[in-house]
Parts: sequence; C-alpha cells; structure tokens
Amino acid sequence: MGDMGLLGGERDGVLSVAGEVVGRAELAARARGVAGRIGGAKSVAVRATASVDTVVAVVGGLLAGVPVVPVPPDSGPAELAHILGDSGAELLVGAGDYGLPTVPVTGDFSGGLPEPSDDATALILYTSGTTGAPKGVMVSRAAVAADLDALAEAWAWTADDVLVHGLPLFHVHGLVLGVLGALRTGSGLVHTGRPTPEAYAAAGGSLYFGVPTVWSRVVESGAAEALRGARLLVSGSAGLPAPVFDALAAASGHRAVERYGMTETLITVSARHDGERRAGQVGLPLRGVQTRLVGEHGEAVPHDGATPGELLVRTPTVFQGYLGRPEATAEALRDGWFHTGDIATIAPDGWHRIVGRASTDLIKSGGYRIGAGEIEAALLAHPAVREAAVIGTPHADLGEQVTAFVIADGVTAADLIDFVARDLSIHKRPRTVHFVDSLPRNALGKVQKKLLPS
Ligand code: MCA
Ligand code: AMP
Repeated sequence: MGDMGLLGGERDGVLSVAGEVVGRAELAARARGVAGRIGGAKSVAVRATASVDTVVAVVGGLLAGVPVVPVPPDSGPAELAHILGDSGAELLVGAGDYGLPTVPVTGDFSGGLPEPSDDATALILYTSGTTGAPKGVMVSRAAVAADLDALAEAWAWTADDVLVHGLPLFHVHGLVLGVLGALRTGSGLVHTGRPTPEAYAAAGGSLYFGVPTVWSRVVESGAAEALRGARLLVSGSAGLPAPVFDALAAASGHRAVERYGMTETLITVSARHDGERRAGQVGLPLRGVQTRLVGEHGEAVPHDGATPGELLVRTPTVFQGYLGRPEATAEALRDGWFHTGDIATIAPDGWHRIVGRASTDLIKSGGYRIGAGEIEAALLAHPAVREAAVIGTPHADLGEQVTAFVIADGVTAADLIDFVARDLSIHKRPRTVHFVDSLPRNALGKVQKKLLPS
C-alpha cells in the first residue's frame, strides 16, 4: 500500500506533537503536498524537531518513495556536514538552513503519486559505530511495516490506544515506533515535546514509551502514581535497571514491558502484553524473528540462561545495509544473521537477557548510542588537544556518561565540553573531561582503555 497504512481509518485517534494538534485528514493532505514536490529526489533531509512539520515531512517522503534523512535539530557543523554529504540529500523538507533547496510542508497536491515497492528505502538513520563518523542505516518500508505489525501484536496496540512519549524524532524509538507506530495502528498520539515526568503524568494516555532515564526520572519525581490508569508502560533503547523496574512497579502498579532492538534491526525482542515481565530481561523474539548466541570464534553457545554469547538475529526487520559501506554491511550481516555486538544469555524458556557489549567503544547515554571514536575525533579537532581517549562510565541518571581523557594545554574542561556540543550535538558532549599527562598505551601504541579509571 502506497501510504503504508499510515493514513488509515476513520476511528483513528488524535495526533498532538509538542502541543500542536493535527487531524488525520490534514496530515494526509499536507503529506501528499510534500510528496508531490519531492518525487525523484535521491533522498531528502528533515530537521527533525519535535513538531507536526517533522511528521508531515517524514510521511511525505514515505508517500513519495523518497528516503528521508532525519537530522538531529541541534547537529553542529561537523555532524551536519557529514550527514548531508554522506546521505547525498538533495532537498530539505521544512524549516532549516542546510544550504539545500527547500520544500515547504504546506499545500496540497491532487496529482497521482507513485506506488513505491516494499523494498524501497524509507529512512536513512545516522547511528554511531565504534570508530569513525556515524553510518547511514538504510531501513526499508517492508522492515518498518513488519516491525510495527509485530509490535502491535505483542503489545495489543490498537486504535483504542493513546500513545504518550516525548522522545526525539530522529531515531527509531521516537520516530519509527513513536510516530509511524501510532499512524499505522491508528492510535492517538500525544508527543510531549520533551520526555519530562510532569508531561507524562498530565497526558492521560494508555500506552507510554520511555528510555530508562525517563522511567527513573518518572519514579524519582513522584509522577509514576499518575500512570496507574495506563494499560502498558514500555521501556527500551538501553537496559532498564532492576531497581528502577521494581520502583516503577511499586509506584505505578505496572511491571514495565521491556523490549530490545537496534537501529539496524528495529525492535526484535520484547515482553508481551499478555505475558510475564521480568526485571532485567528483555523478553522473547517478536513474531518472525530468530535469535542465537555465538562465542568468540563463532561457535554455538547453549541457550541455558547462564552462558553469555554475542546475540545474532535473523529478522524481516533487518536493515538494507550501511549507505555506501558494503564492507561494514558484510561484516555485520553474514548469511542473513545480523551480528548485534551485544552480549546476551538466552534461557531454555526463550527469555533474553542483555548482559553487556562486545566493544567498550559504544556508549549508551540516556538511550543515545554514542561512538567513542567520533567524540575522540571531535576533541582532536580542537587546536589545544594533542591526544584524546573517550570511554563510557557509570552514571546514575543516564546509565552511562561520556568521559574524556585528554592531553591538552591552555583549555578548560568547559571549553572542550562546549566545543563537542556545538560541533556535533548536545547529547554527545563529554560530561567529564580529565586532563592527563599521558594515556596508557600497549607496545603497539594503542590506547589501553581498560586501564583508564571509570
Ligand atoms: C548543558 N546543556 C548544554 C550544555 N550543557 N547545551 C549545550 N552545551 C552545553 N555545554 C543543556 C542544553 O541546553 C539542554 O537544555 C540540556 O542541557 C540537554 O541536556 P541533556 O543532559 O542532554 O538532556 P537530558 O534532559 O538530561 O536528556 C535525557 C533524555 C535524553 C531526555 C533522557 O537523553 C533523551 O531524549 N534520550 C532519548 C534517546 C533516544 O531516543 N534513543 C533512542 C535510540 P534544555 O533541556 O533546557 O533544552 S533508538 C534505539 O536505541 C533502539 C532502536 C531502541 O531500542 O529503541
Ligand atoms: P541504537 O542503534 O541507538 O538503536 O542502539 C542499539 C543498542 O541499544 C543495542 O545494541 C543495545 O546495546 C541497546 N539496547 C536497546 N534496547 C535495550 C534493552 N532493552 N536492554 C539493553 N540494551 C538495549
């Protein structure tokens, strides 16, 4: 179906984003207007603020069969140049100043639109790797549709729901699940602008999405009590600490549904609406998803609930590859199995537990995936910095924080934090900078990150 079922039925609920309400008919008309003006573009960029305009622009791209590149609205010059250059976006849809021809998100279009094929790329999402600049993850229309339908089944998500969240609209969680999911299921949507406990408490929805930092703040603030009337609280993007799971259950009456996924695979494992919820575990494979564990040399690891191995997934929701990086794609996707880089156990009853990551160079802070290499490169771009090493260290609110060790003269920690926040984006900034005289290196000169104090 050309509109991917996003512009669906009459029963469908109201959509509100950061206080602005849009009817389904108006959304459809405006999205058709965008689609009519971008046809044939290689890809289009959207400055993905939390706004109705972002929703219109993304849906317009999907209607036209043109891949959409959602750009973090606070992307600084280095990050922006990379995303725009790497994706080859030819147009900017909506407001922004990207030096590209701009298409407004207003107006109607009465002409015919193409019927994009299922394997057309819907989104190109930029996500961090362990080294280098972020890679463009190509996600097909079929993958989006398959994931949303599997989640709707697992969570009994229907047009009777009102979804509430305030997550950013440039990643899978907030955009694919949090916007396209509401459109495809027909549920109402209250996007709260920011994911604050107060806004969640005031929204009165049935289905709530949050990253663990959000749930921990909901508990701390006392807002959890106001969520008693909800149907399902869902947590993902990073592990929900068991104490937060327990405190949320005590304060809200809800044992959270935890689910696990990646930009490259979308959501693949989850607890169910009609099943058990276990603190510290992420559930069972979604419909159509297979998982297995392998050891360091690719050998099979038993599903005994105790032996850890790298988690591999084979899923109809898998990405089409990293844009322009066939080698990285072949490395990650072998014989149809995506190598997640996450270390997990699988119990005999099928329940999955994520116990760590294979690489210390991927940091999860507030649910954002941040590559140490990208932050090191940003720090080294500062004229005062001679050497830099970045690691994730434990943080009570964010799970992990970005911590930098630098050799530099004539610069303060605040200068370097601001430099990264401006050049890349705010959430990538180090929270702590340690000035050191030397970095621990092995005989080959490689920094020994395990020797840095956490
Ligand atoms: C402070 N600020 C600064 C600086 N210092 N700004 C610029 N430069 C500085 N040096 C201010 C900003 O002005 C801003 O203020 C505020 O700090 C933002 O700070 P931050 O600490 O980043 O915000 P936070 O509120 O603490 O963020 C917590 C958060 C956020 C809301 C939980 O981390 C978040 O939205 N996370 C969601 C990530 C996500 O969606 N991931 C999904 C990936 P002001 O607040 O006034 O503007 S998809 C995924 O993982 C998979 C598929 C999955 O499984 O879902
Ligand atoms: P991203 O590509 O930003 O979507 O980040 C994907 C990564 O988030 C995964 O590889 C995991 O490391 C982590 N992740 C997502 N959901 C969970 C979860 N429920 N528990 C633990 N880690 C998670």
